[in-house]
Amino acid sequence: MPCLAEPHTVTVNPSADTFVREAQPDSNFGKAGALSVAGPDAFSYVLPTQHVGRFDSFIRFPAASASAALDSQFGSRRWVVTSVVLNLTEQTKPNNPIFALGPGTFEVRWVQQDSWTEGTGTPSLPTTDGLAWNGKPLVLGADDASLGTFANVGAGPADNIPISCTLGLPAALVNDIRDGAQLTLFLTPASSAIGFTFNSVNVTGTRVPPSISVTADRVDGDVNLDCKVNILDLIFIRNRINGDVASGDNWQADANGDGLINILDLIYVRNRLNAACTGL
Ligand SMILES: [Ca+2]
Ligand SMILES: [Ca+2]
Ligand SMILES: [Ca+2]
Repeated sequence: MPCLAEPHTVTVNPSADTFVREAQPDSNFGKAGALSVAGPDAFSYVLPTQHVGRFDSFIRFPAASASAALDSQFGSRRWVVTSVVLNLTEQTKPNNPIFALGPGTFEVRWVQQDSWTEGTGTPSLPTTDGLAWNGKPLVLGADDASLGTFANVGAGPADNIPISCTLGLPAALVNDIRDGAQLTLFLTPASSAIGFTFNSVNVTGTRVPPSISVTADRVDGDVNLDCKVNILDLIFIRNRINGDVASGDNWQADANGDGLINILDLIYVRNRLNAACTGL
């Protein structure tokens, strides 16, 4: 009977986050308790006849804590990312007039450049010691990848509304998690009137900071790590028969974990053919 693992989910909070604002293009707000995405037609919540201008937000996650936990659960690198969910908490009563409220859509992008500074500014005391609107061209790049478009609620009376975004899984995102790298997400308006203000990592008390929930799985015998056990796994082993398990990705071919790559690994996989990760 094949030994199937159960999917395992780990949750990671940001190491840094900040919004940037077109109307204050050199100002940083990295220690604000809120992040925001606002389109050009968004209105202030406190001053509902006033436009606030465009806002974007950047969030950086230390994926090392996720990869370490998954290594511990499944064995070093023997796991496959099957889901990444970005969890946000919408504020529908933001008390600073620079923040907007209104329903709409926003895009989440994976950003290759992780070297940006959170800064120490706030809405009442902006600074110039971190990322600002005018610094965006230094962070965004042609290799960035869309992870999907999502909707906020943008209306009361309920406050602290959970917004869950199930992100696309391009290789760039999966590799950041697998490698335990820094992971930067960029949130930008996809509709002109969206006013989406949500908790940052700098919230205090019982308020909920942003997080990503990474779910991974593995199935015994899946040596090429695609969540399925099939002929491709047998070919993967055949191509490395008698190879040094310490060389490159050869370790993956040692399906039975005895330190050798041989016929026993082929038999091990053959006995588990057609197994797949949960949900596939
Ligand atoms: Ca922050
Ligand atoms: Ca496989
Ligand atoms: Ca072996």
